[in-house]
Amino acid sequence: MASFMNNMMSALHLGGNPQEDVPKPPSSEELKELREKYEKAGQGQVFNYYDDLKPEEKGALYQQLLPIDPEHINTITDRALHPPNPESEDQDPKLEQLPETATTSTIDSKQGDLDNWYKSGLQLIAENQVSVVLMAGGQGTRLGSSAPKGCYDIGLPSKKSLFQLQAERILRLQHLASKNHEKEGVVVLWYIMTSGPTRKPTHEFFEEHKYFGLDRNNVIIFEQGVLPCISMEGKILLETKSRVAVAPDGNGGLYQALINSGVVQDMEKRGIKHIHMFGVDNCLVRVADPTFIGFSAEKDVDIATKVVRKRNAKESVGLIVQKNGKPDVVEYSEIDTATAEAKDPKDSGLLKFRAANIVNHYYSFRFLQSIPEWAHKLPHHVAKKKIPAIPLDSKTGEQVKPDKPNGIKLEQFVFDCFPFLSMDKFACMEVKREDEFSALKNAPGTGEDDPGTSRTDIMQLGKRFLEGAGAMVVSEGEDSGVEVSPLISYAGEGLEFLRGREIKAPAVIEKEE
Ligand code: UD2
Repeated sequence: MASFMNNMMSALHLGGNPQEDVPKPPSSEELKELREKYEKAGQGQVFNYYDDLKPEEKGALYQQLLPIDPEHINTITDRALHPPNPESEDQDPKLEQLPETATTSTIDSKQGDLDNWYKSGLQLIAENQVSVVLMAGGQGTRLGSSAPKGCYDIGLPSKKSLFQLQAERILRLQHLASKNHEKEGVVVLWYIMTSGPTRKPTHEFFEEHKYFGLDRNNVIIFEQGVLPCISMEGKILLETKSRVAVAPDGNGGLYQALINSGVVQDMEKRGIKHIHMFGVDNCLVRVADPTFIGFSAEKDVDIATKVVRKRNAKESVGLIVQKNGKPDVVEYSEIDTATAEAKDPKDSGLLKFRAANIVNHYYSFRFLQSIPEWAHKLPHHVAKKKIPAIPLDSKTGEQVKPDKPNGIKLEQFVFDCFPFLSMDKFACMEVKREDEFSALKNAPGTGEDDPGTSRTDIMQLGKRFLEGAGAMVVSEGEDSGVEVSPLISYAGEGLEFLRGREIKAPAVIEKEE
């Protein structure tokens, strides 16, 4: 794995590395050819300041422009700005709830089913058939932190970051699988997708924390792609005279990145059959959850997704629906009010569409192998943003930091491949929000989906674990929670040693004593 890691890291020095040799300017032939390609696509403005540049700046701009296909950018921009008119395709695409056959709920499943799924999932882990893919390319803009979200300290007594909590859940699972199946050397490979802005700080954070006790050869950091930022008129924007403004291509960029970075190839080499993919900003995430893996493997689906009950019509979550007979997700940024507020015909107290997406998906390996067949069909979504750039009509070539959206970022959504599946290859598992989902989205003090709610949700979960093990938690004041280290309990198991004990909250339980 080390060599794979080194190849990967060297292959992934896309962000420009100071010790890399300085890019040489192109020959006049090379420049002429590239310029013609961009001018033919109506994107010649990217060369507006070329003649002012120093040789190494010419080289840098040439290296950045070479892999971009301006015609392709025009196509995806046009499709994103003018999506096919639903009338031309079909009248109001029929949105329905998922059929009963495609869903299960851990809330009302029989305990026997849950236990069987857990056992078979743990068996698959013990056989080294399971790996996890973490999406960690998002930038914590709403959170107000410039560091990658996984580094964030939500204020737990232990001061553990999100990355550390996730790493320790993997360590605990490897231990449980080894113990239950008397097998040494169980490994759950951890592939971490980063983006340009998060790759280096993420890699440094793991190095600094010695991979939180994981074998560094089993933690593979790879990078998603970028796309140019586009003006409202569809022109590629320059961030400076010698650099195109770019942004990560959205969490849907995961698929192309899994192929381009060699991750799918590596999974095949290692015999991986089941993949758990999750978002970084859910502090309660059950990494490689055996119950979810066992359920998905038993149903032999290509994709399964965990959902929680939507809090209210306005919650910023995607909704898992059936659209024209296929599984699909309606993102919160694109849903109309009527659909968001529609009531369940069978129970007007419930929202009709309440299966909230929590960026927590299972994939069969065979589905990831099929990425090259459909990745090009993944749509792009438009996000209107304030993009520091040189205005297209600029006389000076100076960058302007706009105070209102001046352009668009194109991004792909990870769940946009769901409609490529027939319903029998898709499944949905409802889980308890209080046990498995607490999003870290907003700045401290917001009161919802912020570091404080994350901390409280983890401490309350730990308190329930202890009470489930027969301990008594007495709280001093309002802080009534207990932090239980993932190293001694993954989901509340292994705490028998606390039976009959009285624990004063707030407390941290990190050793069996
Ligand atoms: C996401 C979901 C939304 C709901 C919500 C719950 C998508 C497209 N939307 O919305 O349906 O489930 O979360 O919290 O998934 N990421 C990358 N690269 C990128 C952009 C994002 O890796 O270019 C990762 C990011 O690090 C995080 C996840 O994707 O792990 C979701 O990121 P987000 O904050 O962009 O998603 P959000 O809250 O808009």
